[in-house]
Amino acid sequence: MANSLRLYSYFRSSCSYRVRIALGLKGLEYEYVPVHLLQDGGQQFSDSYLQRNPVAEVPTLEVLNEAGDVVATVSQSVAIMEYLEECYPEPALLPSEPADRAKVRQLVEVVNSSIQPIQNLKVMKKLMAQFDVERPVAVEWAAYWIELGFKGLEKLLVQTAGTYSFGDQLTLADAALVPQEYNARRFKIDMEQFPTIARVCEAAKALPAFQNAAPESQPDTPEDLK
Ligand SMILES: N[C@@H](CCC(=O)N[C@@H](CS)C(=O)NCC(=O)O)C(=O)O
Repeated sequence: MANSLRLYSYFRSSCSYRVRIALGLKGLEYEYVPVHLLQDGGQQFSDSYLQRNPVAEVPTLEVLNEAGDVVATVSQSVAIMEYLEECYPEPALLPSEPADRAKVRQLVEVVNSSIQPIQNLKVMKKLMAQFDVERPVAVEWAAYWIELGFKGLEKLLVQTAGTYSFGDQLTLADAALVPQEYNARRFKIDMEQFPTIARVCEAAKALPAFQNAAPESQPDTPEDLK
């Protein structure tokens, strides 16, 4: 029997959504452990979770051996996806040529480093609590950064996209893009400005791996959002 996988996730977390997509594309089964980012003051701050991920963020992946012992713990969604790519190389989610791999990683990092961190829950909470910002203004803040990032990403995708973000091959770039587009729609961004992003996401979201990973289909999705 091979190692098994356990994912600590929150249904609406875009970073968890990325990893769920990568797991699905690779056909990997995993145990889903919900970490509610709002309940109990945020379950990411519980002692047991902090032992797994001292940064207090989801996702975290645990790898268990046949005896059920945890043999590896990885957090940071991109590190997790790269780990999966190395351990389970088929189907490949990175192209074979170094320059193409770098381009896919560039697309991933636009989302991972330039957009998502500035609209993360803790950033929004800090804005509201310390700087006396009302929720609608914090939402405007999040939307501003997503929109700005998408302006550049749209131009990049015009150069790289085929059916998906990088030609016609599904890659980690799609696993990063679709969850960010979900957030963009949540923050009411007009996606007509970004026709390539919208088209690529529509194509990807038609696939079972993306549908199974979607926030509305998770074990911890509240009934009224299913
Ligand atoms: N760079 C990290 C970011 C992880 C992250 O920001 N996770 C969010 C949910 S998408 C989170 O757990 N936030 C907890 C908080 O803001 O308190 C990754 O890619 O995994």
